[in-house]
Amino acid sequence: MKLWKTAWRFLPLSLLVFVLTGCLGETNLTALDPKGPQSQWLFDNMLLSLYIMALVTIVVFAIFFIILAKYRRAPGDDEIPKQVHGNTALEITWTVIPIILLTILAVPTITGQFMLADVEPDPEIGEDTVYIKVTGHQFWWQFDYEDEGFTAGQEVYIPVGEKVIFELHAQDVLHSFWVPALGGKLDTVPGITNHMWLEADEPGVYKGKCAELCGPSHALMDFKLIALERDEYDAWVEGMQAEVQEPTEALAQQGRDVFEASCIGCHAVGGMGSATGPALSDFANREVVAGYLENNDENLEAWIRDPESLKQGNNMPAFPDMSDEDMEALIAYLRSLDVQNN
Ligand code: HEC
Ligand SMILES: [Cu+2]
Repeated sequence: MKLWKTAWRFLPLSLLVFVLTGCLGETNLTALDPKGPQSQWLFDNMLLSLYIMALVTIVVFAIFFIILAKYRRAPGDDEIPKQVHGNTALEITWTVIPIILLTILAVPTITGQFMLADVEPDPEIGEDTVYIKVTGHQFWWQFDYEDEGFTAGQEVYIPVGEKVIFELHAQDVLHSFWVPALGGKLDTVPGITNHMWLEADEPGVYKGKCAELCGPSHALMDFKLIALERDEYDAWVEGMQAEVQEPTEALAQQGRDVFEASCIGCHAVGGMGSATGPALSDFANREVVAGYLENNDENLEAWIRDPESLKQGNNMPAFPDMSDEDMEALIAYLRSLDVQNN
C-alpha cells in the first residue's frame, strides 16, 4: 500500500509532461507533427514499431496475468507441481513470432534508409534542385548558396514541395543539423562532408536546432528554415543577389559608416559571407537576434554591447563603449538591411 501512496505523488508530475509537450507543438520543434515526406516516413515508421511493441506488451502481460491467476497456489496446497523441461511447439512459436514481427519492421526500415540516403537531385526538378552548403559554428549557422552567389546567416530559405539538398560542414566542433518537423538529424563534422535532403509540404517557418552538445551555448544554437512558394523563393534569391541599396535615411547612412569601421570584417552584407560571423544581408527580416532573442532595438543594443552575457562562449567581441549616437545609427542601418528593397 505504501507503494501506491508514493506512486500517487508522481501523478501531478506525470500530468505536467502532457502540458509541457503541448508547448512544443506550438513551436513546431517536434518530430510528432510531420510536415514533409521525410519526417512523415520517420513518423509512420515510429508508429509501426510502437504498435508492434504495444501488441507484444499486451499479449505478454495478458498471458502473464492469466497464468498468475489460474495457476497460483491454492491455500493449504503444499504439493510441488509436476516439473517439465522443454516444449518444442512453444519454443518454435516464440521464435517464429519475433522473426515475423522483425521482418515486418525491417522491410520499411531498409527501403526507407535508401530513400533517406538518396541525395541525388530530384529527377523532376533536375538542375533547378536547390543545393545549400551548411556550416555549423559555435553557435550559429552559415548557409552558402554557392551557385546563386550569396550567403545567408541563421535563416535558411527553401522552395516548398521540392527536394532540397544540404551539404554539411563544421567549422570548429561537432554540431548536428536538425529541423524536426521536416526530417532526421545529421552531424556536421570538421573535415568531413555529409549530405542530406529535406522537403517541406507547406510554406511555413520551421524551427531548427543544433542537436549535438557543442559548448556552453549549445542550447541556444537555434535557426529557422523558411519554406516559400517557388515564385516567392525566386524573388528572395533575386533580392539576395541584387546590389545592396544605399540606405535612404541619413541616420542609417551614418550607421553604415560605424558598421564599416567595426563590424564588416566579420559580417557580410550582400554576396558571399565568411566563416567569422553570420551574414547580415537580410537582417531586417530576421525574427530573432543570435538565434533566440526577439529582434527588437533593446535586444539588439544589449547584444552588441555585451554578447557574452546573452550567449556564453560565442565568438562576437563586445562593444561596451560605443556612444549612444553611434549605437542608434548602427541599429537604424541594421534595420535597413532588407533584401526586398534591393
Ligand atoms: C570578430 C568578429 C565579429 C565582429 C567584429 C562583430 N561580430 Fe557580430 N557576430 C559575430 C559572431 C561570431 C556572431 C554569432 C554569434 C552567435 O550567435 O553565436 C555575431 C552575431 C551578430 C548578430 C546576430 C546575428 C543574427 O543573425 O542573429 C548581430 C546583429 C551582430 N553580430 C552585429 C554586429 C555588429 C553591429 C558589429 C559591429 C559593431 C559586430 N557584430 C561585430 C562576430 C563578430
Ligand atoms: Cu552546435
